Amino acid sequence: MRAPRPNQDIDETRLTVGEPADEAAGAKAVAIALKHAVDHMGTRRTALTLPKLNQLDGFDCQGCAWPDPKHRHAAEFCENGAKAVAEEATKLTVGPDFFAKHSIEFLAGKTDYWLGQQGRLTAPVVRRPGASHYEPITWAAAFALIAEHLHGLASPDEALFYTSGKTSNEAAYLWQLLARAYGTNNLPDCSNMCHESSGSALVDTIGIGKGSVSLEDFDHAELIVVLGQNPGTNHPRMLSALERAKKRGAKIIAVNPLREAGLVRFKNPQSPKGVTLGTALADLYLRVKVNGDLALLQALGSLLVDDADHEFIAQHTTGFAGYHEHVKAVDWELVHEATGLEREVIDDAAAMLRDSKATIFCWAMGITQHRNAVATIKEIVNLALLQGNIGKPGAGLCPVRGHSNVQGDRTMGVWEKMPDSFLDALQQEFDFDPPRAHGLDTVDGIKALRDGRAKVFLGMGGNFTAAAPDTEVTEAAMRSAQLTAHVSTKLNRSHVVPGETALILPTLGRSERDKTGGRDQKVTVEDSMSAVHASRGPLKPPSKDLRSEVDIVCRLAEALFPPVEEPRNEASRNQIPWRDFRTDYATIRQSIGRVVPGADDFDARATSKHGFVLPHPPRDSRTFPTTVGKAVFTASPIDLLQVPEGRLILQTIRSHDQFNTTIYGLDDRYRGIHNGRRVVFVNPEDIDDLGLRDGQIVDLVSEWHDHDRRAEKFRVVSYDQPRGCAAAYYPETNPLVPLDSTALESNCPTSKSIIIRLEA
Ligand SMILES: Nc1nc2c(c(=O)[nH]1)N[C@H]1C(S)=C(S)[C@@H](COP(=O)(O)OP(=O)(O)OC[C@H]3O[C@@H](n4cnc5c(=O)[nH]c(N)nc54)[C@H](O)[C@@H]3O)O[C@H]1N2
Ligand SMILES: Nc1nc2c(c(=O)[nH]1)N[C@H]1C(S)=C(S)[C@@H](COP(=O)(O)OP(=O)(O)OC[C@H]3O[C@@H](n4cnc5c(=O)[nH]c(N)nc54)[C@H](O)[C@@H]3O)O[C@H]1N2
Ligand SMILES: [Mo]
Repeated sequence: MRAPRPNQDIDETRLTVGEPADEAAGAKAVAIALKHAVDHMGTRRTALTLPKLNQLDGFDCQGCAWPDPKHRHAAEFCENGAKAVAEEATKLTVGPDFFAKHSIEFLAGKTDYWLGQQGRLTAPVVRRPGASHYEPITWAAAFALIAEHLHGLASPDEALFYTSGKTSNEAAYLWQLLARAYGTNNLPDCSNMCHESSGSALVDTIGIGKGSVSLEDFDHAELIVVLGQNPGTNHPRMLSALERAKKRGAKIIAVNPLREAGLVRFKNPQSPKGVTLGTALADLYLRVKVNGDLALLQALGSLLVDDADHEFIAQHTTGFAGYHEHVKAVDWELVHEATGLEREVIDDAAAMLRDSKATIFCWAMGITQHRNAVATIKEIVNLALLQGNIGKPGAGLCPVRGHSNVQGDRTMGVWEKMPDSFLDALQQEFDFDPPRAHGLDTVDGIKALRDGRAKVFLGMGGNFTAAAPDTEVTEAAMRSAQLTAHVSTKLNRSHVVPGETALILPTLGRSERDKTGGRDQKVTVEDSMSAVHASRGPLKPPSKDLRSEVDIVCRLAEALFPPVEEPRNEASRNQIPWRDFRTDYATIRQSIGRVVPGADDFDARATSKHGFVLPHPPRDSRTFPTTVGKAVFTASPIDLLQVPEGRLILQTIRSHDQFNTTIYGLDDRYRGIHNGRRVVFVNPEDIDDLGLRDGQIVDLVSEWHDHDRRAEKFRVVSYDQPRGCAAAYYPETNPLVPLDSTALESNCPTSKSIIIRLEA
């Protein structure tokens, strides 16, 4: 019934390359989803989980942050959501015997695919200084060990508290509280590598770092622009929204260097008709060069600026005159050089924008992970403001988030730069002085570890070591830590690159029943469109020795700040009611309601049948809480990425069979890749010009001013895309991303624009 424990790692010689697909989903997706689920979970667990996925009485999908419709379908999940559930709910387990058998050195030689496929972690383990293996440890000893290390630091700022975006609101709220009560704002998170650029750009221009649309807006939009996003793989349920919009007569523009199947045509696996017909999606597909979006958007602005919505602009915005002057002077030769697009198709796109009275702009990592990402997103905002496409039905800005609760984690205070108003509220609620100096983000956190300024790394979920840029630097930084401790569901690369002392703390997954404190607990999450709702898993956990994330944070806090007897002790942080929090999660939500802006009465509203939507002033009332009280037009120079002769711009992407560093399988079927991952997609003419041939094995060498970085043995795959561009999968390509190569303002690694050469 179930998949055998894979003892074979990836054998790249078995890789095959076929034709890319020209449509996504369809009946095949359902078959694959079910096969994958049954292989990993068995029929009983499949029947217990999939029908509960994204349902009102069920649990939130661990996959992406795409919202749930009000009227849910009986099968409200996609192929990749089913894979995410199966990955977590597998019946295979990794216990102390596994760690006794396999040395850390042996495990470090395995890929993240192999590590993840071994099964669920079942008991806490420790690696003592100098030891070759992890060995069992009790929870109490593990918490005491972390507390001992934290107490021993010269300053709380020598510790890092990382968060990945699967963490529930409750756990995230307590995690940031723990870090701040301990005395640091060092709260790096996966957002720092993801939508940080969106947050930076949106806060500056519209006053709030979140998207302004709701799912219903897709039923009213006349035009939907999808930039730098591959929804067929990464947000498959978005295709249903696009399909509905198309059937209503809306138009779609896709902006992407690759012709992604999911943007071309969709066969809805949930509709019997869709099985045979399918719906064409993009009406216009702009095959922009990697990093060309800023120039493209300015060119569009210059074509639309004379037909602007002057009433909206006068009433709600500032900076229009400067923007007008700037885009009028756009250099069309530079636009052509940056985008690779002919003037004609840009005119077509402008005409579609001009004709639309309600446009939604969606974007993801193809936009956020560049040096000029913040400027590019501000340019998207300019276009939206120009036509008054914000704060009205069917229109707005839609940064499509990645992890299922990454937006909620930020709302809960997981950010190294939370504003003073939030810290004031924390102070008021808990009667201690939260630190005010900004903390370290992901990239700066790695530098601090590297330079010995940080010594303890605590990870609430995620796979920091594999997800972060500059693998060699990051791994050395992690190994130099005094202590690394990861709260995880499954084994990953971060565990096998340990600090001097290292802990793996196994936790419950979202698909599992949480009986912490002897009662049925639930948690809450926020989707990409600010809707908050509850989640409760149906499955029995894989081991009795697992603790919930909430429980782990509280018990660590209790070890760190021993409770004091007499009230009003000067160390008031010792009076935070951690014990109440872990006994009844409702008490956490009540506290959230008092501290988080817009979350009043959080417990009742978040756990109500349909949940609630957090306030968003631009969306709700066309008010813009920026420093000037209006939405802000900006003018940014087009900074052309300089690519020396014979070099390519590499973007690093996800295959169809992975969730970030979790590799579900070895196929990327929409792009025609099977049984392997080490491929580099290159335009056939570039292959010729570089004197290479399709199928050849090459090293990817990234050129950066300090030194070259190398990732070995990738197979060249001839693939339709603009000249000068290349693509390969992440995390295998993370050794190529220089730590210092980050987006201006947001400090997000430039994972989508790495200058490389190919060496035979
Ligand atoms: N199944 C699955 N779902 C996921 C994830 C997963 O790994 N697997 N990851 C989750 C997370 S954390 C995130 S952040 C999202 C990521 O969702 P996406 O952003 O869709 O993920 P990527 O694979 O990075 O795809 C980037 C897309 O941008 C395009 N692109 C690259 N460079 C440029 C450029 O310069 N300009 C333009 N216009 N396009 C460009 C690429 O061709 C590709 O289509 O998905 C989330 N959902
Ligand atoms: N080159 C390159 N690098 C990138 C990107 C890119 O496009 N290109 N994308 C970036 C982006 S967008 C992101 S979001 C980051 C992702 O960075 P992370 O969020 O750190 O990485 P993930 O791979 O999602 O983390 C997977 C691990 O999370 C743990 N886990 C899973 N579920 C749970 C749970 O419920 N609780 C707990 N505690 N742990 C759990 C499992 O142990 C699993 O191994 O990577 C970034 N890195
Ligand atoms: Mo992400």
